[in-house]
Amino acid sequence: MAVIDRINFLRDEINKHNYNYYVLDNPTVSDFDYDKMFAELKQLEAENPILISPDSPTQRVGSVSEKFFPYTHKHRLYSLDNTYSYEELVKWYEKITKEYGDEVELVCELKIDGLAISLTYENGLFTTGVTRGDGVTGENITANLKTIKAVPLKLFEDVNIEVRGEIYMPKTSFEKLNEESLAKGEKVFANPRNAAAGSLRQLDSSITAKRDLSMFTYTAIIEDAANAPKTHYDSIMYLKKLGFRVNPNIRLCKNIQDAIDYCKEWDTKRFDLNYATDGVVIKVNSLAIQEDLGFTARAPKWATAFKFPPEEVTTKLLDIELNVGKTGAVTPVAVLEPVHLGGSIVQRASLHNFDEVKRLDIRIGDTVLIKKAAEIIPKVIKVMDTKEHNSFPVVEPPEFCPSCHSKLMSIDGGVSLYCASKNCSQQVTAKIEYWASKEAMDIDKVGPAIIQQLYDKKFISNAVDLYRLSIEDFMQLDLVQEKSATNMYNSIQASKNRSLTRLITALSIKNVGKETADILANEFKTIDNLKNADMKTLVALQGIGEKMAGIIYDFFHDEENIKMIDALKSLGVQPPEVQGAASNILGGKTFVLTGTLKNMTREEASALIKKMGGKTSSSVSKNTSYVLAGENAGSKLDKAEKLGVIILTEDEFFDMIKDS
Ligand code: 0OX
Repeated sequence: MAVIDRINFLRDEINKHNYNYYVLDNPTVSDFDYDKMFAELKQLEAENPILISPDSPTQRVGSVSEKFFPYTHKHRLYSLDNTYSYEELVKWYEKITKEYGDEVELVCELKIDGLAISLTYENGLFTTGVTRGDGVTGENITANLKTIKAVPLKLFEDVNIEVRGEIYMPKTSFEKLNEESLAKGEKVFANPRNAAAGSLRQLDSSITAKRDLSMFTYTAIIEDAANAPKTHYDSIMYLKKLGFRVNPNIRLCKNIQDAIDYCKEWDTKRFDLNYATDGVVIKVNSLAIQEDLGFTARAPKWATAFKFPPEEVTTKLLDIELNVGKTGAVTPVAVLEPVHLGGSIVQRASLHNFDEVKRLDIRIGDTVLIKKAAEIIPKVIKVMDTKEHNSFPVVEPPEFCPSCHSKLMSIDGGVSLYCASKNCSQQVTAKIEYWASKEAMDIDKVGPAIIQQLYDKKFISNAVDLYRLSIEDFMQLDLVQEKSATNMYNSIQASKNRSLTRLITALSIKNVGKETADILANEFKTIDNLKNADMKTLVALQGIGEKMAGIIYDFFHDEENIKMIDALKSLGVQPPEVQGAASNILGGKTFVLTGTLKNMTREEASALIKKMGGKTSSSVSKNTSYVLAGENAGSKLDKAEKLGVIILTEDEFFDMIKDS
């Protein structure tokens, strides 16, 4: 047998076994035999490099790239409208049946909680794989996608096709990966989706290759219209025929009631699956009706998602830990017996303050109901009625700081407890952590664990000290080599010229978040002007009440704070002076930004609005002039619609300011 024939035979065999294992979930060969064939193929290709072809199963191994390149999608990837209510589903369906007859066939698919990608095949060969990005432009991650065995390198037919699907990590693989990371002292992923995202975003695709990722496909864009399927269901069957993995639980429904039954069925059955689903996608089956219905600015009118209600579980309260925050606020945190909730393992839940502890009458040993809704940190909803409850001691608010043991103060009408000590170590490290955080000075290479070490080893006792550190200092930390020490040092140096808004935010002045910092930065332009501001000027600022003005004034008249600001300046922490508004075209207008913008980040949009004399706010109210909505805009958009606030697309916004 000629070498080429043997190579082709081995490729076909390996491809067949890969397909059976990774697409059909039905292994047809022992690991030993598979490995033997793979090794032989690799050897033959190494001896005859001219015979290597890009669709060979050996070509799934890694390569290293410098960065991911942007890729403009040939066809936009739209978002999906979604709802938690069956009533809304019926309304959506009725709008369609009004136009297309009493019963319009639907297809129900589980909504896989992974990462949307687009794959292009030319003459049946995989050429390009791209992330969703903002739907218009994504990143070319072909090399990483090639390592995923459920992504076919060669289809069963030589077609030109674009396919969309979802990359995910099976739940069991996610747990295994986290166990291994934990054992190595590395960071763990919060849920399978993050693990899949982290694995796909590797510049070294040999790392992606080691992660167990899979894919379900759900959209086919076929160039050759003559042979194209006429329904969505048939296009899924066609994808299957081409060799793609499609979800086996897809169902053709004759009307919305069938679809609702499907949603109800899977609301409980989903927990038996080895992949995370967060809802059901319901699509009109007829592709002709789909085309006729078309799209809104962000989503198809022919599809909608029913989101499963947030999960609730019960677990045991093991302890109540006290957390000292950056402003000295002492908050209770529930330490729980670990439970699975919403795709991740939960061990902690927020209890907000001691009023909440009293309201819930939560006691150590209690069985509690916890819920994960929109927020990432789960909440304790209630204490379950158990006969043991009364035998557990009532939890009293602490009198002393758990970190420095100084007497706690009760302010804000007694709801919050504060540690007033300036030397409280938990408070100081929380302040430094916040200083370095993404929200403030964005020192991305110096995270909480490094800060704790620097503090424990007495290299730093406040945020200013970060700017006094040398590369050698970092090298004295556990497991820190020269390269990462240099990165840490450089990331601190790079923070010296962050914006004045960031610097004011980083100071952790009580109640002064990013929005207030922004008002102050735009008004005073430099930290010195702010430092010298009198009460009258502060109170006169829109958005800053008397109480807040007092807090700001006191902060900048505290001797230690003055010293700190001077020290920062002498160490080179110097934000560029804020420029005045270039035009006042948006004077008196308040904008709320939501969703992902195409042409700029939200921060850039915010800066632009301010430059034009406008203001930004984080929440929609009747005082909002406009909501600037990008892709995947969520609840803010709904609220704006309810309040009748004008919603602008990015293009409309640019039109509005183009003359200035
Ligand atoms: C999923 C999923 C996502 C078609 C038009 C907008 C969304 N996560 O499982 N998206 C879609 O469909 C597109 N289907 C799915 N099954």
